[in-house]
Amino acid sequence: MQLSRQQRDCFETFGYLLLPGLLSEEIGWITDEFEAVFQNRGVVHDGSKRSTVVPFIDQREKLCTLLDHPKVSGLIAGLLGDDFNYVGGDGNYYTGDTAWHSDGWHDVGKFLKVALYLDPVTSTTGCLRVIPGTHKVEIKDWDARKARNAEELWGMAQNQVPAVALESNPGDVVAFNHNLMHASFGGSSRRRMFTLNCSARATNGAEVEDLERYVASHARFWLDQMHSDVMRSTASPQRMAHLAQVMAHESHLPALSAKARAEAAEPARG
Ligand SMILES: O=C(O)CCC(=O)C(=O)O
Repeated sequence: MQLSRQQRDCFETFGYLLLPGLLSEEIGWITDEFEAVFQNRGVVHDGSKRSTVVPFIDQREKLCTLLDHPKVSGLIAGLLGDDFNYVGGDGNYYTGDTAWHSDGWHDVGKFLKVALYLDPVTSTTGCLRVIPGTHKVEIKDWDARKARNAEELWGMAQNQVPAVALESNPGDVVAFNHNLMHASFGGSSRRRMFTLNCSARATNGAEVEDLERYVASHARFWLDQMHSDVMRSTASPQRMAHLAQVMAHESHLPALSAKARAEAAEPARG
């Protein structure tokens, strides 16, 4: 797939894109594979808290092929360039609300999340809500980025903050800039969703440092490498082009993860 110039401009301006039905033909096997990951790992989701697997598509050879899929790689390449990096992602059974946040902050570098919700979700049943424009480095100090403190700042509940609700059905795909403020409200205790995280290829020292910081943040998941062995051993040269720069900049991760293992009772859930 190829994004239009308007879609790319829309992403740059507002920080997100919703692609209805992009993977509706594939959603059957994708959902079966999603369930298989949790089953194989013996995860029993009791609904009391979020269950997470990181990295996610890496757990199954077939799910890894999503990275090779022309619709997925075309979407990502359209937003980040053909030489984008794949930097992991999570698979989740969510429970309840997700408060306003962004997925870190990048003054340099460009990070993208591609998300698939595997159940129909609406504004009041756990779809992603976003505050358009909050990804922009030029307006980093805009108070909208403090939406988590909505009650104190504006006397409103977090779910009343002005935002766009990206209602979706299985097969729809949501893509957003990691800097973008996002949240979800009213979801069930078994809301299924998984993501692929990608970044634009780092082309200078500051961007490489940013990539290495992002890699380091994965110590909280107790990872020694960013991709699974399956992801790497089954990679075609085309896929490998999306893994190589990350592989060259992850040597600091094992020591950080060893420290995290010594300090925390379990890996982070998000
Ligand atoms: O669906 C949700 O609850 C929020 C998703 C989210 O915050 C994320 O993927 O970063």
